[in-house]
Amino acid sequence: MEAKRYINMTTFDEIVTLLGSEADKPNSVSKVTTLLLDSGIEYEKIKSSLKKRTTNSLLICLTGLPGAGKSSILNCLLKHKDLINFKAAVLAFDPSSKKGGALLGDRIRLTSERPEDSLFFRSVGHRGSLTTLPSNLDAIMAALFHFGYDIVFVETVGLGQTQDSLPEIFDLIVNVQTLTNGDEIQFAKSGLIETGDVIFFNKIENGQNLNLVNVFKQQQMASISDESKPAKVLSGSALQNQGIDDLVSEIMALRNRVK
Ligand SMILES: Nc1nc2c(ncn2[C@@H]2O[C@H](COP(=O)(O)OP(=O)(O)OP(=O)(O)O)[C@@H](O)[C@H]2O)c(=O)[nH]1
Ligand SMILES: [Mg+2]
Repeated sequence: MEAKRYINMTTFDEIVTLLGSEADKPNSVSKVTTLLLDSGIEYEKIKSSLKKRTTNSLLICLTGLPGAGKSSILNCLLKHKDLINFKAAVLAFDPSSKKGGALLGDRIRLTSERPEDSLFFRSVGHRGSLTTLPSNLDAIMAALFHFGYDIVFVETVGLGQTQDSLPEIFDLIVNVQTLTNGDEIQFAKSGLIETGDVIFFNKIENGQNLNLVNVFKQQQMASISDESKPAKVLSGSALQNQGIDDLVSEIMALRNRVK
């Protein structure tokens, strides 16, 4: 009878069973993530099987221009002394074709000093749409928190991403951008000013192009309306591990807040 029931298990039953089993956690996390991504089963359906998120847990989105350095920044964050003791999960939406360079997963494996079971990493192909995240992202996130991850990062593909297309579930949205000469005239029309809680200008090695960051800040101040809160503007270099402390400070400031 039991065996028959198992064979006939629906995806939903399988997810609920895995959520209930503490044994072999990394395997269960991985399976539940896959099943949720493939089935699109919604949060409301699995809600009663989930442990409540702790108030200290964090959900962070890294978005921004393709190639701006989202994965590189994430790699720096995962190794940062203030975050290394958190159990971290990463869901990275990667375009299926990469023009050279390693995927974040490879990079983490190569460089991470984290203990093995303190990181869950999943790279997700874009599945037809370059810009949209799965409609059941909240269910996937809740499942990761259920399995005891303290901090979950989502890296979006970033093409044409605007604040409007990002779900409201994130505690912090970090918009990663780069600057080249001539960009200053583009800022106001690009929609960049409105996207994200933090705008991180990456690839600013040793302060070069800081003048452009200041131009951006001035334009931001000039265009912001009274009600809206301007994004915090940071700059640095993932390559040189510069400015990462400032970003970690923004993340840490969110801890212990009342949900
Ligand atoms: N000079 C410089 N190069 C960087 C920096 N951060 C990342 N890069 C390089 O920029 C390229 C893209 O970096 P990624 O971290 O893969 O960027 P991404 O935004 O995750 O890219 P996609 O996921 O493909 O959109 C790589 O060749 C990195 O080595 C930086 O701070 N300075
Ligand atoms: Mg990336």
